[in-house]
Amino acid sequence: MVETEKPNWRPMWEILGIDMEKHDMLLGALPEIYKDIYIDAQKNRPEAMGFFEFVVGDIHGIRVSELVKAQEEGKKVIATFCLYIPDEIIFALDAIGVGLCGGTNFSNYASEGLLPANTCALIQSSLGFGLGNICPYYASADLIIGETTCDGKKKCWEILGKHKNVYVVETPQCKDRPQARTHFIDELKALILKLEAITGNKLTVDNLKNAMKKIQNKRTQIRRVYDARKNNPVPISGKDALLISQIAFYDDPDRQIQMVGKLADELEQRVKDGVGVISKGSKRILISGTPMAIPNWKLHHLVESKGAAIVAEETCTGTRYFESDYEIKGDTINELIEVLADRYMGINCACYTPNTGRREDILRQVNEYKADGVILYTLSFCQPYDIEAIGLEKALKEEGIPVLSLNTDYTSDDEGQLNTRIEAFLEML
Ligand code: BJ8
Repeated sequence: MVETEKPNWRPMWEILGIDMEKHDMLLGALPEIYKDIYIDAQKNRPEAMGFFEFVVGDIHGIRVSELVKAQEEGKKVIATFCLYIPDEIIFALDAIGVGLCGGTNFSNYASEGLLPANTCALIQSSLGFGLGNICPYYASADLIIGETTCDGKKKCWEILGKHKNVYVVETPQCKDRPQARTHFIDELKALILKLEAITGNKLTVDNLKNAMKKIQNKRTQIRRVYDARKNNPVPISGKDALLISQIAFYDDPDRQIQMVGKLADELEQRVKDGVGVISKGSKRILISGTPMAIPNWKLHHLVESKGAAIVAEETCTGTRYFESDYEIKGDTINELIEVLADRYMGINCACYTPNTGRREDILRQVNEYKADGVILYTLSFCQPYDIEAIGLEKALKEEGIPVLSLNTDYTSDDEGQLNTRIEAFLEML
């Protein structure tokens, strides 16, 4: 992690009501984990990663101070948990959207006793961060937007809503039906009314089109990074690519356009020069499954420390974030909302039924990224992804694509077993 002189953020955290003792423990552990996984274990990283390293090194500092400053100027901070909540609407209303995360079991103490033990690690962690006052992003949010995707999250919002200002968007379940589209459009319109009331701003065709252009541009830059990963040798590690996706959820979109764009320029040059992070013949792996919230770098580290490269992630912290695109057309808000609804309903999340598009996405990506094999990654107790993994494993095998299905959580308890299975999988590729 880049060590630079950081301002003293403690007064800001104290004003936000952060539990300083727990927070010190959390931030105390992160640099060492990062150093082991990112610095000591990697070589020949792109120079442009320096910026992302700086951001993660000050994870609760500069960005939070920007949010606080914006709030002093009258802006609102709107936090989200799911790709189905359109950032475009939030930014169009001159609010700031922040994707909240829960990628470590450090916060679980605060959600203990409120959730059954067989709840997925992401929900346990997220609720813990929300209730434990250890995350300044949660603390600075004026509104937290949940959604009705999986059952665990639905129930989590009820608990969180007793302590925070939570609004739930009712995302449909059978998204291929015309009435589901109508319902989602109505839900987006209800969200707009909610956000207009909170921000005091009005959605217009102009501000929505501008926000759509900005968020589309942000996705384009991430797509460029992923496109570079299709090359052999791969110019960036999976770990570094994952980090930029994770940061993209909470950093300023304009800065992301600039800095991810700079990284993409460097990667495109590396491709021209034949520069890679690992040798040309190394095994190329596609990961598919549940999202990996910061600082969940576990699987990437295990795989890449064995000499293989992760070349893409069919996850919400990967291709699902940027693949579905739109043309910004329409002269009314209603038309633009329809464009947004169609774009978001094109995301293939396992919470929907049926969800055949995900299988097609994986098969297409195996070809596009020239993957030698697929690892299906499921967070323990995530039923939608766990159930889909069984069918996907079969489908991939039928296509002659090597596949390994892994079920894990945020602890290191199963690392020995995972190492053995990953090693055996890589050897047989
Ligand atoms: S669009 S993947 S971000 S819902 S891992 S909490 S599904 S039990 S996160 Fe998701 Fe939106 Fe879908 Fe993406 Fe539930 Fe599974 Fe836990 Fe999950």
